[in-house]
Amino acid sequence: MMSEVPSSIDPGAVPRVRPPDTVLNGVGIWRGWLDPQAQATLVECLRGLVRAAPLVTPVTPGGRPMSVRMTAAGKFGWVSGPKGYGYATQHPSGVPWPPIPASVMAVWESLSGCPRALECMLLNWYAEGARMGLHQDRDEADLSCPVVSISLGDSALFRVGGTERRGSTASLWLESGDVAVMGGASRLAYHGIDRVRHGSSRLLPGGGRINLTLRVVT
Ligand SMILES: O=C(O)CCC(=O)C(=O)O
Repeated sequence: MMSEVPSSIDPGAVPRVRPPDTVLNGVGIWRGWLDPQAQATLVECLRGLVRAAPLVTPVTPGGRPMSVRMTAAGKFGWVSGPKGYGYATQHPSGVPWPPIPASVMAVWESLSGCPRALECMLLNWYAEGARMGLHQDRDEADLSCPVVSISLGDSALFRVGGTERRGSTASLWLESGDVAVMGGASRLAYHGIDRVRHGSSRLLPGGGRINLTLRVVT
């Protein structure tokens, strides 16, 4: 509900470069924000990041492995295991999370509308068949800051509802280079990825999808 989102930060405090191309249940979507060259350069950078902080398969507290594999950059990453889930200052192997790439920081500064500094970039890797069930992002302390999401690689069917799990939902295909911003009334919207069209993009040899979500955690 709107009233659940604290209003300590005016979501329009930092002007955005241009309005979104589409709005899906309150989630703004900027189509092709990263052009093909910027996408390829970012993927190269992410390869180095994954070497430093390898992908892991998160396990739900109920003991089920998730189909996406994950890592992170910045001050915090999100980890999940039998003992629970939440933000951690280190990769599960004990190494610090690598720094957030400068081009990702630039996306945050252009599109978040948020004056706070980015603290976390989560990387989700969708190999063939991976998906993400409907969920809310609510492990962050300051819900007045949006979650900004960058899509790279294969097209993904993105579903967004409201703040009730059983409410009605709407979907669209996210393409490589698109950026989605969940803020204000949509900050706590249920959302997920129903499926990915494997091999639909040529960005990643062999197919697959990378999603980066940018967050303020504290
Ligand atoms: O992969 C996506 O586009 C969505 C990712 C997501 O919902 C999340 O990381 O919370």
